[in-house]
Amino acid sequence: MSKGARRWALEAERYRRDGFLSPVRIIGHGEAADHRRKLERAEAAAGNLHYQAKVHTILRSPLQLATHPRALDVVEALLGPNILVWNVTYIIKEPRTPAHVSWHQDLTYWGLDGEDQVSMWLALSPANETSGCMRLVPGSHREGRRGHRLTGDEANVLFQGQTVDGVDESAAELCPLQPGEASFHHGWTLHASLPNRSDDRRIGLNVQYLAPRMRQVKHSRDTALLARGVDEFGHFEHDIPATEDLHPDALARHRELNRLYQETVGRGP
Ligand SMILES: O=C(O)CCC(=O)C(=O)O
Repeated sequence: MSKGARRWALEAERYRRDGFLSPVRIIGHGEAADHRRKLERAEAAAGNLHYQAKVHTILRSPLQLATHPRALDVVEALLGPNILVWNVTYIIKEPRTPAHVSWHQDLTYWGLDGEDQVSMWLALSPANETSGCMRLVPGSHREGRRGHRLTGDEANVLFQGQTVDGVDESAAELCPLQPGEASFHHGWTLHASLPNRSDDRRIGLNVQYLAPRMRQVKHSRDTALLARGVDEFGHFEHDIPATEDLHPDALARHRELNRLYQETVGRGP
């Protein structure tokens, strides 16, 4: 284990107990504001980027954040030295809109065959009770898979509106984050978020990390980027990281990647 990752050993214990870790500062306020400006410049040029898959293949800012050494140190302490970035996506709730995320577990619909996975949610604007930060149920990752109902709710950010009924919300913890802070959660941890009632955009960058032994079983094709260590398994085709912003070749590849992702995650249980 690297020296950077060894510093997170105590927090890793807490993660194994609770199924999440928060808040973890990854970058400073000024840097977070700079990354937000870069996102908003890209939106002005390319249109809506909310919930587009694999944005690290078309933009350098999300690539830098997803592969930030501090983020990878935390992930290494949780997953081990070999780390794939599977997906990077902005989750944006516009001010005073009904967009929300229902109670769900990530690993129920990603088509991955194991649980060597962790998600980082990095705030690029204040995420708090008013703006609809995440709520998570501590320890729920240890209770395994829960039944999900597909709702088709238009205001639900999740493609299929998948929802776990009967969650004891009194057990949930609110997970407020300042810009530049992140939470890390396990794919079986029950989580949700309410609408943004603030006057600012609530912007998160969601990065999904895997250990290379994981395998996609819901689709014959899937891709990932090796971020640290080695991939001795070769279960994923290789994503090409962005070397400039919105290059036409990268955008053409990205359309296909986004289609593949939606075919995998956007359908079936
Ligand atoms: O952005 C949100 O409010 C929810 C995020 C989420 O469901 C996730 O990161 O898995």
